Amino acid sequence: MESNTVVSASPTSAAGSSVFAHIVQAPEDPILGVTVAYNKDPSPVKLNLGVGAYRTEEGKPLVLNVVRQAEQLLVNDSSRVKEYLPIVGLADFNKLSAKLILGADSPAVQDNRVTTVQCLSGTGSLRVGAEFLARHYHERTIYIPVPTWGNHPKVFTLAGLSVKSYRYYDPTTRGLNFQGLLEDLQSAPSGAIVLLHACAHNPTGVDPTPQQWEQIRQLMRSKALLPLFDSAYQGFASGSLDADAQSVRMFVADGGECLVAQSYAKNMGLYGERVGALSIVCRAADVAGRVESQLKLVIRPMYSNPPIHGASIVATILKDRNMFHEWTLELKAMADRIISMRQQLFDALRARGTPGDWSHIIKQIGMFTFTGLNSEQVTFMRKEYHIYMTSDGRISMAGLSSRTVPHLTDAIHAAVTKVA
Ligand code: KET
Repeated sequence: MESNTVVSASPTSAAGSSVFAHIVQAPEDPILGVTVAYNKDPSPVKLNLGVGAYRTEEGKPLVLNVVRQAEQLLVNDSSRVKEYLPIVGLADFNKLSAKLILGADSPAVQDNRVTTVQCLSGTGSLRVGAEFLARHYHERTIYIPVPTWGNHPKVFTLAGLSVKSYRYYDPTTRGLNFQGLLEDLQSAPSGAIVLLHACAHNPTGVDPTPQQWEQIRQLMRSKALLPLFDSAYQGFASGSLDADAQSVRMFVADGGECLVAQSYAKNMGLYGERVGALSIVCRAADVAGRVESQLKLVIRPMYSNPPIHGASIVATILKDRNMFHEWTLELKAMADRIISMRQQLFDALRARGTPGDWSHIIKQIGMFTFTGLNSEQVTFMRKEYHIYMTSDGRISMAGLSSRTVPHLTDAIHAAVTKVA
């Protein structure tokens, strides 16, 4: 055929109308779309409190010193190559990640009954875990708290699970609806999967107490409900990696099975490196081995194998005693700055005489404050004050600084006094 042969107009030729012409514009993501809108705003006073990403007092993204150090070591090591990782990722990273969440002396790790695979951050770990469950687990229903991270229902539905909910937050008390939670889990079908936020529940900032966790554990074990932990904020809630892992460790200590999706986005500030891990804690080592063989079949056609750089940073830090220690200090500093932002915002609203009880700002845990502002008030604050947050009234405390507290206080004051 001649290269300049005239092709008659057809749907895929330049002359035809697009085969995609019918496609409708999709809405922006409810969380990541907030950043898109923020970026378009030319105002010099604009403030992004939407996405959960840590900022310094100067409002800048932070790369941890220990991460820079690890990257330097990696770059200087000329023996390092860019070969493909195995389907399950970097072996050291996987082992160290399991120890980080389950504890260095975890019997489950020592008995080799945990399989851990490196995945694309927390989201990817949840997706791989959910795909595995949809394929191999007998009960395809997953219960998620109300409210929860907005991506949860989408990830689980697309993986092939059927999503149901359990009561979690009580807007009147701005606390845990513990009775509702227990009732809903009690009436879930035996064997159902239950999504639990390991700590620093997103968006509410409300976590069960250790005693409540123990009751949840007993109920779930008695009904054979399968826990799937989402651990996106280990160390970010209390400042202690071990304290923030207690909920997970409680469920592993009883010898039962569970899944854990870990993210290093927030606690190591590795957001864009997409580094995380999925661990499946099994009853016995032979089961864990077979589970891992099936996880490989889930991963291979999805993205083949995970990227090497982020996992190498994490492994470098976790395996070196001094770097690990430095990481814990930097992590604690981030957690402390967020806690101090809570206090400053609370004090400022009180000093301002803003109507309402704002004590939930200092009671809530983790990166977010679930303010109780409604979507009209959120819209008002965006329009009049150029302050960006998710429409459910969640603000990322990590995006706030001493310098911007007064502006946010003015905006909240105006919103609650002018917009019903
Ligand atoms: N789980 C929870 C509870 C969570 O808040 C996030 C991210 C993730 C998992 C996934 O994070 P990853 O980057 O895949 O490791 N939450 C923030 C960012 C986002 O929505 O993607 C947020 O809520 O702002």
